[in-house]
Amino acid sequence: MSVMNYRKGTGAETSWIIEETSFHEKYTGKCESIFTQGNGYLGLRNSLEERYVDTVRGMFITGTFNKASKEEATELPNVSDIVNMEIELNGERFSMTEDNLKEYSRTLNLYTGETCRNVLWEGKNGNVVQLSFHRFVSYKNVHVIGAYVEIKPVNCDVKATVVSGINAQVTNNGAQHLTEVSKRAFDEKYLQMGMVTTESEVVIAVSTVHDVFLDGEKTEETAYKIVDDRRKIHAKIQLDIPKGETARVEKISTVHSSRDLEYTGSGKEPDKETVYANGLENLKEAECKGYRTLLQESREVWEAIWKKQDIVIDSREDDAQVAVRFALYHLQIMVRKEDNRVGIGAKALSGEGYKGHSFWDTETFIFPYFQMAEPEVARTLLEFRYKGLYGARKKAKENGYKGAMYPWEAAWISDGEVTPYITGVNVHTGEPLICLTGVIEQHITSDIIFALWQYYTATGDQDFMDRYGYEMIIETARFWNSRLEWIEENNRYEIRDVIGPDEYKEHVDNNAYTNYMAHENMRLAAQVIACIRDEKKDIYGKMQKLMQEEGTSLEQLEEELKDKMKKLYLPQPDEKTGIIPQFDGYFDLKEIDLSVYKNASVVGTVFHDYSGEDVQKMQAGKQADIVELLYQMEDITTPDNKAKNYVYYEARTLHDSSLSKAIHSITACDLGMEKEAYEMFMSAALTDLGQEMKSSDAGIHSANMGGVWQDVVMGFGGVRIHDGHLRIRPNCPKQWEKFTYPIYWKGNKLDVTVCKDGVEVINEGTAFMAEIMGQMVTVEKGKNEFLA
Ligand code: IFM
Repeated sequence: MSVMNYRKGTGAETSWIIEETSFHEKYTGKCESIFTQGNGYLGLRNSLEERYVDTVRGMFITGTFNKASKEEATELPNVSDIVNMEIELNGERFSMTEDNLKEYSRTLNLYTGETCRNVLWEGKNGNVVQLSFHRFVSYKNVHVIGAYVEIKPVNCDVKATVVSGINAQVTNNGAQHLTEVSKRAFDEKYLQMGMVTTESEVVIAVSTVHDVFLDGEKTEETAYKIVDDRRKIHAKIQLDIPKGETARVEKISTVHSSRDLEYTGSGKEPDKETVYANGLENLKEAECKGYRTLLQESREVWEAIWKKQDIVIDSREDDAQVAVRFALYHLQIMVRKEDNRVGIGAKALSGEGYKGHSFWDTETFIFPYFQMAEPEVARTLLEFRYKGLYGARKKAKENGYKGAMYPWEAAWISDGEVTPYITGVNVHTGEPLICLTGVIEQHITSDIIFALWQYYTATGDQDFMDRYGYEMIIETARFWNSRLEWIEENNRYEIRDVIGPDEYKEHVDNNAYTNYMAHENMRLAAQVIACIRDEKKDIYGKMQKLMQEEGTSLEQLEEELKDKMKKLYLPQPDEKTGIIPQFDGYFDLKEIDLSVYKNASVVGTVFHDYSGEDVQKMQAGKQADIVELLYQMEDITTPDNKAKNYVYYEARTLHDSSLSKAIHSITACDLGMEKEAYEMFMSAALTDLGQEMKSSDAGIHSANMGGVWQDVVMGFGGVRIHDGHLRIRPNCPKQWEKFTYPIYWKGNKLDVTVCKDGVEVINEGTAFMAEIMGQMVTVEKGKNEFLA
């Protein structure tokens, strides 16, 4: 059954509109997630105004983490339901069923960020009514949400009741994070709930106001009553709407918190009265402007974003264009661009999944987009990790290591590790279900440093390095320096007992990805210590002081790093096959035919037939692991071996994580496996957007949004940072005539167009050297053409 339509837009709207074409109550979660609106500060799931059984209404403010109880992990609270509107039409509750809808269409306009639902509804009493719902979250004033419903009776007069307001009875899967502190109706129309998170004491103010318009004219004549309940405040609006006329209820809301960026200047969090007052003041100003003006203001910001960020694909036969814009849309609403106290959640701000925590998803999958397309945002993301050094040092200490060991899951900057250790219970045995990733999935520390170095290479941002970068590299290398184990019988250092990217394998020794990335982290540290000793004496002094406080010195660290790097075991390709073992003993694991699980439409089907322990003993991987390594560090083996490893591991990868297919597709591009690369790309691009109606309920897959961008730019676009320079080796898919993507290289804005017979680079900056299609060339200011 096809429910999602990507071709609704025509003319200027072509490839900008995503449509849900029919309503099915059991699929409400899909569009709630994928039509999420926001601006990086605020994320609002696109729940329908009237309630349905499976709805998970959610609104999240970045950085407002809280623990519902001592035993639970910190998570991003679901702030309240602001989209609710219960409507009664001539005494009958408006609710859609598959039978009472004569027309249905729900759209997200990626260009403007507005959603729209148009419904022609026939009640049990034969009344036919047209309803049109619109909503946006402002990108201009990030606290503002605008919404309206228009009600137009078609074959009768209608007495309508609209009950709408703020409902703070929402929870995170039952966990209540907010205490109701105040509830007010000001001037009999401005409604406000003041709340505070139970443990972190973040103050939150949610405010809303309704205005009514009859046939376009604002009216104050409407019967209007305020109704309040526990954790709830609503307006009940009664309307008499003659047949053929239109009544419109406009709902403008604002959301504020004491952790808002605006308050950071004063150095302390504001008191609750200030937050409430600002929420109300902002609301009144927004109400004066009204929906249309507010939308226009927000739209102008979106227009500027698209002008800079759009990737234009000239594609003959498929929906690649809209899918790529969908990824860009979500990339744009997942991060508060100016706030270095907040990261990006694995579900961004689109759902409760993964509790709003940041994983390696940020640096390895999402970061490359910002680094190339909006470098200043990439810097903010790295500063977030710099601020996270406090928690990373805490984690290292707690685990008996030195330096900084980044948390597998991060939340508020000072928290350190927040991965829940117990994730549930085996209801049959009563045994707790343990999650080990927070303890032994350790590669994130070097993933962050890998991203940092790529950023430095691509931007040359020396100020970042001086303030933050050198310290991060040295502190993380100190962690690895203390983490390596000397194994006497093997006469080498090893990294034992880890989880690599492939999370189906726990407690493995010498996961190749982990070892190579740790080695790179240490290599960079040795390099930068030498560099700052010679060129940055003040930074050297600062770091030296830090080392001395811990009873060591930079000289000693440098010596140890050099020695340990030489002796760290880096798994090598098997002499006969060229395959690098994913970890010790990988080749001894059982091989089974995975095709049935690989082709299943939902993930995790291997567990229908095998237990976790069985899978641990099989050559069956959850996601890209060696393939991820060879994408990031292609020089560790020959191109021939890279191809062999890709084929070998692709056959053994289930792609049960959304972090997998885009990376395989990029590697397939590199290897000239056009068909496979493209199929894998489309499959990744449709992870959330596609016709699979249940896989996005808990939120969108934010890493995959970055993966899709990487697939276009790094895969088909052939972009890499290699040996300190920009490389472009394009692979235009046969389905596309040409495509254009914007990137930055060392401050130069480039527009790269790839077509069948070459590449055009428009350089808005100054001339620089790059490797394009195998040749070192000068990319001059202006237009450059390179023919294949
Ligand atoms: O970080 C990922 C991990 O690689 C696979 N499981 C889900 C995590 C969050 O997306």
